[in-house]
Amino acid sequence: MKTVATTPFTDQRPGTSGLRKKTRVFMQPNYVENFVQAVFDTVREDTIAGFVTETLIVGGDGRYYNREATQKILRMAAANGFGRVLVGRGGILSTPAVSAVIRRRAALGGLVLSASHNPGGLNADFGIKYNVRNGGPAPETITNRIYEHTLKITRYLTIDHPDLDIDHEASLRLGDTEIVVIDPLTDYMAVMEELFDFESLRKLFDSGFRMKFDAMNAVTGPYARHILEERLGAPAGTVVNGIPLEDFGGHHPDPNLVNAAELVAQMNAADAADLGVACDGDGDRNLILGPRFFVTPGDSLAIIAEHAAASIPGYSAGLAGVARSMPTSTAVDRVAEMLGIRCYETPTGWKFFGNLMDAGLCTICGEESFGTGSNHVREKDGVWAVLCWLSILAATRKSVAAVVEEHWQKFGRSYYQRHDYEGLEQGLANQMMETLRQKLSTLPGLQVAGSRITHADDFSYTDPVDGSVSSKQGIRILLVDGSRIVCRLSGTGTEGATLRLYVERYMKDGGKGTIENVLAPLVQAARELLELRTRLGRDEPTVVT
Ligand code: VG1
Ligand code: CO
Repeated sequence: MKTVATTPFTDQRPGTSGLRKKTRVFMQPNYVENFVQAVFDTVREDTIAGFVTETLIVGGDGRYYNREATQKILRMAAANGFGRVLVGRGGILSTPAVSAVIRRRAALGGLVLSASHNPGGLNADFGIKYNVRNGGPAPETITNRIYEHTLKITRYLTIDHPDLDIDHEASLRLGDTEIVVIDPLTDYMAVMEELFDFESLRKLFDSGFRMKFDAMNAVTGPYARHILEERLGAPAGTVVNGIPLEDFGGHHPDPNLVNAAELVAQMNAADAADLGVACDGDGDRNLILGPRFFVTPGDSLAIIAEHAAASIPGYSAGLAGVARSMPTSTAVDRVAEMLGIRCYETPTGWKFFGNLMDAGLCTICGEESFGTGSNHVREKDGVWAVLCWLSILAATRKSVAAVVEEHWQKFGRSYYQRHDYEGLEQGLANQMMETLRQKLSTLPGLQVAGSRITHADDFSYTDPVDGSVSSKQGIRILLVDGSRIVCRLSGTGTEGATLRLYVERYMKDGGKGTIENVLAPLVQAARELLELRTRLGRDEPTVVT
C-alpha cells in the first residue's frame, strides 16, 4: 500500500448525476484519485467493519478514459482494503446494470464511469458517479459529504501494480483484494427475465414485427444484441450502431429527435419499422418512435404505468405508486388518479426516487429527459423501457400511434416541450434566474398566454421518507387552465450554463392539436418573463425536445 500526497481541486462538487467534466480535466494528475478517495473516505465513515467485508462494483460506458480510470480505481480499491471488487469485462457496465449488480451481489456500492449522453473522447466529456447500497445514485447528503472531503483531501491510497487483464472473466488478486471480472450481461439479464415474458415477445417477432434499436455506438449495444437478436429472435441488423466506441462515433449519444437523426429519418421513411428506439451513452435513457410518430417521454411514462399491470408479468400485482420529476409532464398523474394510487413529484435527478422505492411507495417513475424506470433497479433503464413497449405492443397488437392516441382519448393530452439554451454565460444565466425568483410573489393574477397565473414558486422538496429538504429545484409558474411554465439551470453540463425551459398545456381534445401551435403562447410568455432576449441576446433555443 502506498500513500500519495495530494492537494484539493475545488471543482469536484457532484451535479445532478455525479461529477462531470471535460475529459482533459479528469486526466490531470490526481484528479480521478482525489475524487475516488473522497468517495471512499466518505462511505467508510458509515461502515462498521471498514471495507474488508464489502464488495465494490466498477464499470462504465466504454467512453475514452474508461479503461485508465478503471485501472486506477482497482488499485485504489485494493489499497483502501475492499474485500472484493467486481468489474465489468472490458470495464463495461451500463448504468442500470451497475444498479442490478449492486443489488444482486449485496455490494456496498459502485462507481459508474460515464458522462451519460454527453459526447465522449479526448476533447469531450467524462464523468464518475457513486451509487449506494440500494443500487441508486448517492443521495445529496452523501454527495455533499463527498464534496467536503474533496476540499480537504491531503492523500490518497493506491498500490504499485501493473494494469490487470480485465478483458476476460476471471478471479484475480490485487494485494489482499479479490478482483472478479464479470460478464456485464449476467445480472441484468436475470432481472429482465424476472419481469418480462420473453416467450410472448419472441412470438411478436415471429409474427413479422420489425424493430430498429439504435445503440448510438454506446453501452446498450451488447445488451440489446443479446436480448433482441439472440433471445427474442429479431433478425440480425435489428440493433444498429451496436458496438460501444470510445468517442461514440463522434456523435452525442443522446436519444432525442435531434441527436438520433439517423433513426428518426428511418422511422419517417415509407418502409419504417414498427418500433424504433434509441438509448444513451450509459444506457439509462430511451427514445420511443413509431412509424412517423414520436412518443414524448412524459406520455411514454404514463402509458407504461397505464398498461404495466395488464401487459408485463413483473407488474401484474399492480403498482404501489408512481413518481415523476417536477418538470416532467403531468400525464402520469392522471393515470395514477385512474389507478387510485399516489403520484409523487420530486426534483430533477434519479437520486430522489430511491427513497420512495425503498419504502415501497413507488413502482414506476420517470423524467421528461427520456428516462423511465421502476423498482427493479434504482436507476432509469433504457432497455427496460424498450421491453415495456414491446410488451405493450405484444399484448395489445396495436401500433405505437394507436396506443398513444387511445391514451389521449381516454385521459386527454399534455402538450409538452423542453427548450434548452446551451452555452450561456454562467453569470448572466444566474442573474436571469435570480431576477425571476425575486419577482415570483408578484406573478399570481397576471394574465399570460390567454390564461392567468395562479401560483409561482421555486420548487422545494421534502422527502416523505427521511424528511430531507432540497430547495431551489426549479421555478414553476402554474396557470389556471392547468398549463405550466418551468425553468431551471442544468446540473450536468460541462461548459457555461444551460437553461432548461419546460412548457406544458393540458387539453382534452383527443390529442388532435399541433404541438407547436398549442404551446406557442406559453413559449412566448416564458421568454418574456425571463427577459431572454434582453438578457442573453437571443431567444431561440439550441435544442427542442
Ligand atoms: C439532466 C436531466 C435529468 C437527468 C440528468 C441525468 O439533468 O434533465 O432529468 O436526471 O440529466 O441523466 P440536468 O441537471 O442537466 O437538467 V443522464 O442519462 O445524463 O445520467
Ligand atoms: Co444516461
